[in-house]
Amino acid sequence: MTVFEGQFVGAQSLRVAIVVARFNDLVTAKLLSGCLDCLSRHGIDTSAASTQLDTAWVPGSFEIPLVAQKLAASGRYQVVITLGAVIRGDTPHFDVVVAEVSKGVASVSRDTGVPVIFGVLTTDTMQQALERAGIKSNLGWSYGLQAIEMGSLMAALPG
Ligand code: INI
Repeated sequence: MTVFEGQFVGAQSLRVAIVVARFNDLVTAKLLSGCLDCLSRHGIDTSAASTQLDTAWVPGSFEIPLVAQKLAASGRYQVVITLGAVIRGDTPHFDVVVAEVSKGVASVSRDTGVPVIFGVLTTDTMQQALERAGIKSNLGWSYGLQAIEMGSLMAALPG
C-alpha cells in the first residue's frame, strides 16, 4: 500500500500564481501578505524579481475563476492560490458572488488538473473578515501552506 502525502519541504522549486481580488482590499491585502510570508518562509522567492511567483489582481471575487483558469491552463504553475473577501452586509449580491466564485474555482481545478486553493473568505461582517485576515489569525498563511501541500501531493501522485 502506498500512502500519498504532500510535504512542506522542497517547496523551493514550486511555481505559484496568486489571484487576489481588490474588492475589500483592506482584507485581501492582509491575506496576501500572510500568504507571501508563509511561502517565503518555506523557501519560495517572493521578491519582485521572483521567477517562481506571479500575482494577478482582479476587480472582485466574481472575476477570480476566469483569471485562475488562464493561469492554471498556462502550464507554468503547479498551484494557484485565490484570495478574496465576500462580505454579506445587506446585499443579496453576496449569494451570487459566493456561488460563482466557489463553483468556478472548483471547476478550474478539476478542468485543468492544477490545484486551486480556495482562499475566499465568506463572512457576515467586515469585523469577522478582518479577524480572519490578521486581527486574530491570518488565513492567508494557511492558504499558502495548503498550496505547498497540494503542489507536493500532486507531484507525488502517479500519472
Ligand atoms: N466582490 C467581492 O470580492 N466581495 C464582495 O463582498 C462583493 N460584494 O459584496 O458585492 C464583490 N462584488 C463585486 C464582484 O465580485 C464583481 O467584481 C463585480 O460584480 C463586477 O463583475
